[in-house]
Amino acid sequence: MRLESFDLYRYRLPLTSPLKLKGATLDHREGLLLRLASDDGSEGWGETAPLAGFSREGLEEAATPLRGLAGVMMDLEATGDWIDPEGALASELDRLDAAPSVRFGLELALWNLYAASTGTTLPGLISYRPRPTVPVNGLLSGTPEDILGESRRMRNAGYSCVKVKVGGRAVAEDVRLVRALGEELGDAVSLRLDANRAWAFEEAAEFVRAVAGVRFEYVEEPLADSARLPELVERFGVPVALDESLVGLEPHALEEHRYARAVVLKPTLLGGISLTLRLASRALRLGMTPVVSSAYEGGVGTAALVALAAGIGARAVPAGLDTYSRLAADVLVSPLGLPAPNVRVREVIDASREIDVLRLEET
Ligand code: OSB
Ligand code: MG
Repeated sequence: MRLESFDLYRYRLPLTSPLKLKGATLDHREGLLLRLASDDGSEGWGETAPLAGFSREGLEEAATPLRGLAGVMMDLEATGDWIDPEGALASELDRLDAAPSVRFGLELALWNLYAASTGTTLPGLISYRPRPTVPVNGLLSGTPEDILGESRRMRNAGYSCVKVKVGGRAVAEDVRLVRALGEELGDAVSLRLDANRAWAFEEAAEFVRAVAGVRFEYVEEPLADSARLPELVERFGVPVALDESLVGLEPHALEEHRYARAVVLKPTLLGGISLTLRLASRALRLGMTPVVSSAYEGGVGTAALVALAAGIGARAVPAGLDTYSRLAADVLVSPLGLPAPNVRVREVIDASREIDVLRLEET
């Protein structure tokens, strides 16, 4: 199989409600879709959707290198190297230092094309035995009352895990909320917290002391000064997860973060499939839990995250896929089956292959 042509499209999808992010409020989600086609009639789609406040690259800055990289790959013969996380193509992409969302879009299109052409699917390329379903962590948002109501609905709907943002309220209010959530959720639903680096050391310490006895899986990025994370863990025994700290981190450098219980892996923000797989295997070797997570991608990108979550590690870990629920429309003919406490991998992958090109704009 030989790479024969590519098309680059742009999408703009409405959100269910305005999305407040660090330094930006979005009312639409925009991104790029790359379609690669080969001489055997196969195609593979990839998605590049930098996220304001989290990605350094903007959409326009992403389009140029994505087109350039797709262009230089034309006429190349497909080899297993395309889908080798430690292979020559991965090393070349490391060397070129492409923006994370660009690398994700390009790799995803290549992996999807390779899968189509060899008669397999993305989960099958990631693992010999991908799990058939993936549990999802439900995202709680809104006022404390909204959050408690939503947590009850999610528990009743069968979610095994929910996640809530902390650090945006006074510490005492976060403490009250997290205590109430602990009561509401009981033992059946695990709780993840995410502070997005909001706290000074003393605030984090105050929070951790005050929620003693409440069971939570971890708190993501509690500190504005991430260099003090080891000290926070050592002094209070609080389980922490890394998220922002992973951007730009070489997989081998995870060794220096053994204090972390889990790593939140967002391929759009980290830089693609091969890097995510390398970080995941390193994390597993160090005894950390890899948690595949989304960043408001559309159906093409989100399906890839489902494939990664289905294939990484020996046990199912709830994946952070609920951002998809914030999209009021998708680029797919049939949207993915989300929100849901569990997604069926086969259905998601099948749905992600049928793109409605009429909803896209050629770019
Ligand atoms: O901080 O975890 C974050 C999405 C986009 C940007 C940053 C974050 C997120 C999420 C993903 O919260 C969803 C999840 O982790 O469940
Ligand atoms: Mg986070």
